[in-house]
Amino acid sequence: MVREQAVAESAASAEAQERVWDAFRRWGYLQANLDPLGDLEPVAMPELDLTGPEAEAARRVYCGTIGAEFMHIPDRERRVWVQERMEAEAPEPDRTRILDLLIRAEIFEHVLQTRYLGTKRYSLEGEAALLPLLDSILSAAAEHGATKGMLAMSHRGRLNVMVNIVGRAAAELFARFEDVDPRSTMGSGDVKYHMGATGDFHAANGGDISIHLVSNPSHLEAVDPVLMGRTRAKQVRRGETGRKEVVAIAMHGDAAFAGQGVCAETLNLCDVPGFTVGGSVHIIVNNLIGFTTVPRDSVSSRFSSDLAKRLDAPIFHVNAEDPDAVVRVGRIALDYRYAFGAPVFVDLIGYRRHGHSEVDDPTITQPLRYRKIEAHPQMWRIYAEKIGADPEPMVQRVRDELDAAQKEAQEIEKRPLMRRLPRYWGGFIGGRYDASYEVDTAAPEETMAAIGESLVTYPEGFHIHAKVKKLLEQRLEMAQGKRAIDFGMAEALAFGSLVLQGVPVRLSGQDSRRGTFNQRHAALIDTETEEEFVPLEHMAPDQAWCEIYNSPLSEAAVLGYEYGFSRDFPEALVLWEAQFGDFANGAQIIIDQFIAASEDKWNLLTGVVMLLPHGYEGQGPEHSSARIERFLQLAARDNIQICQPSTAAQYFHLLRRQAMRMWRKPLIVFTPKSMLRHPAASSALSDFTSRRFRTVIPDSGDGSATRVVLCTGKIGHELVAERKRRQDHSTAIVFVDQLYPFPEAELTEEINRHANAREFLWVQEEPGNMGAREFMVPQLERLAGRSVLSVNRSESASPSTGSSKAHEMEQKTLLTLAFGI
Ligand SMILES: Cc1ncc(C[n+]2csc(CCOP(=O)(O)OP(=O)(O)O)c2C)c(N)n1
Repeated sequence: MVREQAVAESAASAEAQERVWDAFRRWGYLQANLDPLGDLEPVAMPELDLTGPEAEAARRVYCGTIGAEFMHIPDRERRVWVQERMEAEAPEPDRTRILDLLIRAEIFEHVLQTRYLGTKRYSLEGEAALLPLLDSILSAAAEHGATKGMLAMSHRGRLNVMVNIVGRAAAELFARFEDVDPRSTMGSGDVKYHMGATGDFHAANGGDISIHLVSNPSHLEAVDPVLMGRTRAKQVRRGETGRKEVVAIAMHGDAAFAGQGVCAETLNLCDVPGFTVGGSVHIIVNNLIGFTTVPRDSVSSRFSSDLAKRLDAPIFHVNAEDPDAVVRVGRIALDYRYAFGAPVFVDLIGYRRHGHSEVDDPTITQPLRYRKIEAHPQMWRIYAEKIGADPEPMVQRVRDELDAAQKEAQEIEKRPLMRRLPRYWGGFIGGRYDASYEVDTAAPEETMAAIGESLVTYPEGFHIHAKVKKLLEQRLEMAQGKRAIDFGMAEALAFGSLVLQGVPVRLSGQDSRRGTFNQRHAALIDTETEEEFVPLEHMAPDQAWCEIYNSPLSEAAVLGYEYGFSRDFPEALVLWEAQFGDFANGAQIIIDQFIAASEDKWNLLTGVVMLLPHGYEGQGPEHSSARIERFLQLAARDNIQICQPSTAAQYFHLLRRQAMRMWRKPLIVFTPKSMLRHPAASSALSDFTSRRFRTVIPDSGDGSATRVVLCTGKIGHELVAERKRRQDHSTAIVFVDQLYPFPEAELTEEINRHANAREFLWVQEEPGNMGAREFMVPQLERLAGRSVLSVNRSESASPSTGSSKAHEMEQKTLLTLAFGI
């Protein structure tokens, strides 16, 4: 009886203890000591008003300088994992190494400050613990077998990280401050705190990890998806061990992480099959300020990291002024990444010693906080005192090293800094276009027939949807030359022929596997089991891989990701497809800051392809225009290619040309919607087995036309039909399938062929302030040596009318005007 009672009592007390621990595991982070300046006050939590030794023990673990947020994770195994690590004895850190890094972080900033007074460097002071944190993470990664760390970060502390973690020579950086060699090949077109950097990190266990810090624009957080795409590409290169070997580490500002939507879009990619990188490590370098804005005005919740709670990921808040705790958290974070192949977050809470940049006075907007900061000792001084070390010899050594680096910087122009591009970029070039880059893109008839056969072949017993079966039968006939080939088949033939040639293909976009317009059917779906079969993956045993993914409903992150992937897989054809071209403006930052400008700014190439459905079909303001005008405005010095293939065969050759040439340039393709299956835009098999991509499709007449209409895309086919209806024999219709680089020679030839014409016209469906008009007309006038009229919709604020009747009337008017009424 007594024994039973004792057992019951002890069970009850174990349960009570567990409840105490549970309360702290759940809520302890809200009362943790996280802010070195004490401005982040503990939250009153009645659940934690507990006393007794058990409560004290739990409080020590969960309300110290680490606040672990993990009880929102549904997976019990992950929760228990974090709990065990938190409740275990903290391992002894290498305090000398930590002190050395803290000193390096701050002295580096001091030297820049005194030497280059008045220049922006975005100091890391107040968050110096970022260096020991990265050191801990990368050292742990090395132990787990990582050989490559992919890092992304914005301005704050970037120069510091470049030198002290990435391992770039300080002299190199000083040279940029001194502007010793303005033509330095580090990339001549950007400010120094946006430059990428490659180097080697020396891990605590003696191993080396090669590090790449991704080049990024000022647009905060836009680099996040690029980092993930690049990481994935490097992982795919390494095959099965890729996820172990390559680890992504993204650093974020607290204001930016909370505010920029691309963060949410990027996090949402983390566990999606076509996009996962096996867990990324995220660090919020949280100085509790964004420029002049305090957290109250920039975050709707207590922590800027709250966005991360949407994932099954732990968030470790840590007080930056307890470097031992910071280092411990780094280790736990990395171990978690490797244990679960899942993302993990560290919220490093410190402060910002100076203004937003060093030329900005923060006492105007935060006088009280900055009075505190001014009186607050540097992190290395606090740490040295805490561990009883004399920091002076280390400080002197670091100063001496930096002094020597400054001297060396003066010499640097004599040995130019070469950017180390990975070997796989060896066969590709950028720069200006040259006709000698063109290659033969035709495929022999037998190959086409064989590809066609594989495309319509699926396993025995596979239950195929009746509509898809019909489509496959038609495709077989197309490949056999019995039926004109439409755009969907042309694309499949391009992909199929490329993978057979050893060129991998990766395409992603919303609903891209089936195709928004039911045109692709890359994956066949068993009607009984929903099992999927992708014929393009089963072409031949030695083929290259072909991956076609439905992406999350995002533009910015997914396009950024594919741009990133293309950066590290130049030999693959990498494509992103917008659901409708209109939606690509959701990714405008990626287009402007990366795709159009990365060669100019950073000397970094990409062959990424954007497929943008475009065309006026009465579907309203948001399903008509991929904004041709915007891409044309971005075009300069052959930085991008802008094409609108008017036939299926043109599309086939365009895609193959993009993959097969050594010239690596982004390709913007305006793809059809209603023209996808239109007989006028379909092509004969012979157009695939001969010919190349033609930038201009000349009129089929003999040059005697009196009116020459130049156009691009769908309207051209409508003009041809209208000409036929009118039995008009005096109008030539010329398709411009490549708008940029401007096909000067081809257009000159066609214009000269019609030297006797009375009139030259540019005709487009888009309103006058949109489309290619403003780009084309002046150039055509230059070539024709006379004025060129244009026919277009009236100028308009929105791309198109919402009324399909109005659309039809407008379209009719365009055709009427094009034929001179
Ligand atoms: C998309 C975007 N909007 C605005 C800016 C201008 N800007 C540069 S830094 C900054 C503050 C960033 O604060 P935070 O993310 O907390 O990083 P911190 O500078 O404090 O390290 C702002 C608003 C920018 N660079 N990018």
